[in-house]
Amino acid sequence: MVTALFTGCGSASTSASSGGKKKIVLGFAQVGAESGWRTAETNSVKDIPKNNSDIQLRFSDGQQKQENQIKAIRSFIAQKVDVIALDPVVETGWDTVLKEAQDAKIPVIIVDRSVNASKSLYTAFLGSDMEEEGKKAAKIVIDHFGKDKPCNIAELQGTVGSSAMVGRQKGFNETIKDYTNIKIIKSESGDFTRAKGKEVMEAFLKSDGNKINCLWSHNDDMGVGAIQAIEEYGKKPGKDIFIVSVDGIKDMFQMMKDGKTNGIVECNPLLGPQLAETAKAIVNGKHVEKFVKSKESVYLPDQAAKELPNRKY
Ligand code: GZL
Repeated sequence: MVTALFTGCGSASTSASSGGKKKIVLGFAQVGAESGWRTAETNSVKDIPKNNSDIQLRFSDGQQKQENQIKAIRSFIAQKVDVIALDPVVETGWDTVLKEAQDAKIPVIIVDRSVNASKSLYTAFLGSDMEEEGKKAAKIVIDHFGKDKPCNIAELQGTVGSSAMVGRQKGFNETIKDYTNIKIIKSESGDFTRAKGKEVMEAFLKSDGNKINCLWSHNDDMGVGAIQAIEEYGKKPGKDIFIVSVDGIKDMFQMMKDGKTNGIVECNPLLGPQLAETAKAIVNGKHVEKFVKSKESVYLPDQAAKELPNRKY
């Protein structure tokens, strides 16, 4: 677990004050650094003190381990921070530590991924509707294959037990259930990383390369890794194998511009500004919505060239 102090004014101060006014001390327990999306989210959060002189950030990288995130939250409680933000690596196992924060009268904001815990244990959730993202991805596949064309899908799942993986898989599977021509024939976790996505896709191709004609990847990083595997296997990604993924990172827009993928469902990582506003509202006793949903789009090949220069991550 790596914890750092970000004040934005370059001074590592323990007493959080500037110009006499007490700063809001925000502790952020991050999942890890597994993907381009995650890096973009981390950068957006670390920019908070630069754009909000009244906030001091304490940031912890959980290295994709729940026990590290729980330790970070307990450390934030011991430091008596004003607000705790958690991006939970998995959905379950948070009740005890969230109760400890509540007993310490420290409000908690859940960011990006969601938790399976009583809603009374956190003040707000800022993030995406992962099921909706899965439905959007399935619609791209259905629009291409219709009700008749055989579609044999290889699915690269995200981190097992994460709300991103659970929600996207649920939304996708519910949407394709009435299409008898559309089947998931291989499904395994690539843990949201490029390297693992490539490795799992290589195994899929080895066993069923002659059958797979569609790849559904729960995030772009695994999809980029899979595209490399498909090319090394001797097939044309985006043509021999129809591809759809979630996030909207720059590298995947480049792939789409090059004709190597067929659909990107955006998942917004730039949550820093919303998190700062929500933390300030809570500390100042203002009402905040329980679920602040991120704004997200879907991109198809004819939009890639125009959208690529706009991508910030
Ligand atoms: C989704 C986020 C996921 C991204 C992945 O909101 O939690 O985790 O889709 C990231 O790229 O690793």
